[in-house]
Amino acid sequence: MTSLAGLAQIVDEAARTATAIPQLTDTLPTLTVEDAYAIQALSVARRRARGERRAGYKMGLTSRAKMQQVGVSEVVWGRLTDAMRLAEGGDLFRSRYVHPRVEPEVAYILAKPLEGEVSAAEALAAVEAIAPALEIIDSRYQNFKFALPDVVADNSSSSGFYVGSWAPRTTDVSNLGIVMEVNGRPVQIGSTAAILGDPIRSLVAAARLVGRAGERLEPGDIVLAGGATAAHPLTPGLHVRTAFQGLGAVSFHVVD
Ligand code: 0L1
Ligand code: MG
Repeated sequence: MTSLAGLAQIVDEAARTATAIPQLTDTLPTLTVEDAYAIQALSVARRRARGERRAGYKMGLTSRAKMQQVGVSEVVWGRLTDAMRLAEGGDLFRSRYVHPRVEPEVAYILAKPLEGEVSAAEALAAVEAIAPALEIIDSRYQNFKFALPDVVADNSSSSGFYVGSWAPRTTDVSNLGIVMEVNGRPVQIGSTAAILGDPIRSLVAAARLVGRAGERLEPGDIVLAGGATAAHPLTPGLHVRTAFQGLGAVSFHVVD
């Protein structure tokens, strides 16, 4: 059987070269979710070896809309690096991705470490600030189709993120209206409440799940709480602007 390091190389190279690959589980149907998180860690270690720096974590599949869109019904997580952070209001180069999609999220930045089983109040006490965010997801698998171990190994489709203006951690983001517009036309309408009922629950889950992997959320880490709506496919020529009620807007252009 191909080693976990060999599989990490496959998913990392697919992301680096924007090349679609078959699902790992096509040839390895017994691959476990535990194996998949080990592959993810090894593939992100390859990025770090190329000079990328830790930026935090992303939570994925934290809303019903997202679970239904991809046919997987478990919360997943992935690792963020500084190279994934994109300049708000700038260009997204379509050619750097296999089949990118965008989804509205809430971002937390931490002032204190957070690990293991924590309450929502303890999680919020560790937060420095909260911001509207957009995540660019890009499954490296052909046709954006995968089973749970595939998507976890592929760093839970992490590929980019935009963060808007930071607001105080006391800002109530439990139920904010969201409108995602593409070229001025609304394509997704939702609420931050779709993220596990309240995005802070996603931060609680991040502390627990990341802790299980022997890591902890560190001061300065950004945590993306997960998509509040289904994700929208991106093609050159699109201008995406997403407004978060009372929290501001985040936008970017898609170019070749
Ligand atoms: O951020 C997400 O919710 C994505 C998790 C992986 C599934 C997908 O690529 O849509
Ligand atoms: Mg997401």
